[in-house]
Amino acid sequence: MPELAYLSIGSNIGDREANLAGATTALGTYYQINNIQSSSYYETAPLINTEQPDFLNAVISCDTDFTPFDLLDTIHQVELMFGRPALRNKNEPRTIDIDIITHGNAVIQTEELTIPHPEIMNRKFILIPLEEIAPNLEIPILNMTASECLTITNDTSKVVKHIMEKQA
Ligand code: PH2
Ligand code: MG
Ligand code: MG
Repeated sequence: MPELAYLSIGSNIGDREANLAGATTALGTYYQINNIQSSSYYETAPLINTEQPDFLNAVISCDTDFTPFDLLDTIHQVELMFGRPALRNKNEPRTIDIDIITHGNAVIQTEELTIPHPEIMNRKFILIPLEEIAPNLEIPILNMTASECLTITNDTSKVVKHIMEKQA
């Protein structure tokens, strides 16, 4: 049975709209990933390393037959396709970053992969698009919805709906 997974995607170099849209389409070409839905795109202030360009962020949902670790491998393939070097420093600007937020009810805590994403509560750029497409999703471990997290998060950074530059 496929699992419902949520992914956070972000870009802050190059054509950010094209990077998010292209990476979303690329994920959909794997037969193990189906029914992709994307939130709106949001213009977001960079967290952690604040001396870098603003991000465009979104959350996408999909049904996936991939296990969490196989999904992670696939994500790395798609990141490479979109010009993200395999060897990279944390928190430097990137053409694309795709992170697994949740994968069904999976709880995984390893060096390589932590699910649910450990920073959900501290990141409005995850919570706001997640609330948009999954208002009733109970996040494992936190046992709260994105809306509930938003009432208690400490993150006060800018997250505003992005006005699309290009028409489809
Ligand atoms: N990703 C980070 C660190 N900071 N800030 C924003 N606004 N958007 C991101 O996607 C982001 C970030 C680490 O992956
Ligand atoms: Mg990330
Ligand atoms: Mg990442």
